[in-house]
Amino acid sequence: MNQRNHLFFFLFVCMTTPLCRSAGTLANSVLDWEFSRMDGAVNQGEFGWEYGYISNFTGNDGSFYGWHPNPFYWQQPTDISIYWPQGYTPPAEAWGIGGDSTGCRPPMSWKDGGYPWAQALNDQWAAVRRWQSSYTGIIRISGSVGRYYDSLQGWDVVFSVAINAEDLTAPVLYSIPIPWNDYTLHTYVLPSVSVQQGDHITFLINAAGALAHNSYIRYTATIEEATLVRVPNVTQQSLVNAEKTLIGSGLLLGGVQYDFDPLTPVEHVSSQNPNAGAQIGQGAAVDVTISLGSELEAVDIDDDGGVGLSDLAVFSGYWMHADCDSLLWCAGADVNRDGYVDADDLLVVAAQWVQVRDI
Ligand SMILES: [Ca+2]
Ligand SMILES: [Ca+2]
Ligand SMILES: [Ca+2]
Repeated sequence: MNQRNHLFFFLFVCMTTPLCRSAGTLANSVLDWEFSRMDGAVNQGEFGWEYGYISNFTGNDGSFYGWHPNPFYWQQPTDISIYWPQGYTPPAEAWGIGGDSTGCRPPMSWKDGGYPWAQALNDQWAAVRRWQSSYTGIIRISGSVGRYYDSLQGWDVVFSVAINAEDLTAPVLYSIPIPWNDYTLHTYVLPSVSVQQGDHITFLINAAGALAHNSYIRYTATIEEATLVRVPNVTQQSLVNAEKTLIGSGLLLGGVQYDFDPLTPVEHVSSQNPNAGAQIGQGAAVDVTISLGSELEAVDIDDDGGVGLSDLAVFSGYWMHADCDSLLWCAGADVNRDGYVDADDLLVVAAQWVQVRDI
């Protein structure tokens, strides 16, 4: 075998065994790009990846609106220019909207990055790459995202991950704003995403506002089969124990809400989402609802068994407080535990007050 054949043989082995990919890896935005270019060009659709844009521009009869693959592929060495800052070496290849003599322009994608375009809030062009899933099940998506250059001043952008997004109003699974002066390389993890074969996992870099000049963004994406974990039952547990149980199972405590529930002891979990027994990806979060007990228990701030003037004194002392922390809840005056002492709490207090006076 000559050297070139050796290379192809190595790549073949690499791509078909866990030599280069860990078991369960479905896609890797950077490696897949490198594999794609081995035959001389990165084509649309290779390894399931497409490179393009999603625009909200409705001019020109809406012909640019929504998802479009980028029409132009630029590759070194040519004399065609690429839209790249002076003094910096452009990537070897990129997909963009330019063409022929005009060069490769944003919105662009290249091996490890993307560059959106915007001229107004209703004229945004997110740089998009998307991977069509060959897999049905629960996947883990992870990677890093940040500015490509640590000194070039761009604009506020947003990186997001979505499934089957066709326009910029589509719901996203994850997003992180990258302000113009943020030069950190952020890591991101979506530990548990349910997909069907044929779904598109869409990665978008979009302007956060009306402009996006110089917003060159570096990002990577690895898509793997998730390691599945069976959700334990944490209902009737205290919040502290519920969190311990979840962490012990390889999961995290997610959002915490509060609700009146006379059937569950105060400060214990009354319900959870997902429910016990569900299979989710390791590292995913389980949301819980914590019982406040009955309304009477919640309003009895001083725990003397009834609702009276002493409770009302505490309550009025915190009236209209807006920063009740999650440990003390404004000494209990934040009856429904939403951070505020306001009319919602007063309604509960008033209802219990009347009941007590009726006794
Ligand atoms: Ca190729
Ligand atoms: Ca009381
Ligand atoms: Ca409240």
